[in-house]
Amino acid sequence: MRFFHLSDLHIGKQLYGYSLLEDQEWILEKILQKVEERKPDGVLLCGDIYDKSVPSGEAVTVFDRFLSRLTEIAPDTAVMIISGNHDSPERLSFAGSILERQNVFVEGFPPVKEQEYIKKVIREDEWGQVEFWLLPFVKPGYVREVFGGKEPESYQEAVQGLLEREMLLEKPDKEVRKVLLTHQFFTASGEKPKQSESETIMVGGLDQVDIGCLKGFDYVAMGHIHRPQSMGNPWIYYCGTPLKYSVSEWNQKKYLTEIEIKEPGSRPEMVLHELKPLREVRALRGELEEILEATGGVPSEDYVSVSLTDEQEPYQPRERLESLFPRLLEVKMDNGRTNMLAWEEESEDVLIDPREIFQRFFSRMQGREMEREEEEIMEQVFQKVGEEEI
Ligand SMILES: [Mn+2]
Repeated sequence: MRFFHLSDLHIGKQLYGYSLLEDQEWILEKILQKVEERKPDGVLLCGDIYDKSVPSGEAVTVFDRFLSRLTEIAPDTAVMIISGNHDSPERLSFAGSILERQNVFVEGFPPVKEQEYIKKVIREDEWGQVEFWLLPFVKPGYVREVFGGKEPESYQEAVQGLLEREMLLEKPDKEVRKVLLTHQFFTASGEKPKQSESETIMVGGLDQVDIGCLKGFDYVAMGHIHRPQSMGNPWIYYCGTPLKYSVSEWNQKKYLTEIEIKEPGSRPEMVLHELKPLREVRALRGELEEILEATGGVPSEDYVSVSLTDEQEPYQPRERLESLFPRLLEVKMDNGRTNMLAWEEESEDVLIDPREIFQRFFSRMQGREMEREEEEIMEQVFQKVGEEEI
């Protein structure tokens, strides 16, 4: 059984106000080419298909075209899709039962009622059955009714509860191989995954789920974290985004992950196909003249973040840089004197802890530091907001 593992497409995402749709179409085209070449048995999309729960018309068109082409190129390939925290479960599930006839399986919701179970797609090969478990993003509040009206106290309890409920039901059959599709913030005995600046951070770590509950799976295909990495075991894996979605990812490589599972009990094999973007995300650092000269006067289409080290602040650096870098993301001054952000375009990325930003705002407005009680109120608000947004 061979399949592609993808997640966090974030179709419709903008980078510092620049639309990435062209870049996303390009990378999806590269993925389609690989599908054509490798003819996998499955393509797994592990959440955050779109960047927003109400995606733009253009974003929907891009994904629609991708799916249509995919089913044309590889009609026998099972396409499996779960929703992530950025997706709207209802919208993503639209026409789901019709899509199943085309071998496209979409699951927007985890089980929400007592008699509901995790959706499974079963495929066979020479070694028998492989079960793919489709578990979309779970919040404790979603699954209250599954546990008799009692809301699980944590993400950990919710995810573990859902999995255990079914693992216990089944007769453990070592011959049936199992793959889980999931979109959560997993930790491995307290160790957190390495994040980038493009994930929405949840304050307080309430969303953490330990990988201990993932026993019994031959491979866990995870979405949510944007840097490719395994958690605890090589077969518990975040494949990462297909594109760089923040400047902090400038030196990462992005991959299309191909997994092969052979006979029951064997280790899955992984092949990484590097994904080359239409335009790179780059971080440049140096003096203005140096940076301009290095281009040789040839404009670059890349997305560029520039840190200027000139001790004397140069005249109109943004204008001069923009003539060679039309997709300039930001210009920062980083010299001995300032050592702080000088110019910056509106950024969606969280550079410092949002609590810290609010505390600064508070003390500027009130002329004093926050008191303990006020900090607690702020913390409660951030946790509430974090739950809604992540
Ligand atoms: Mn994501």
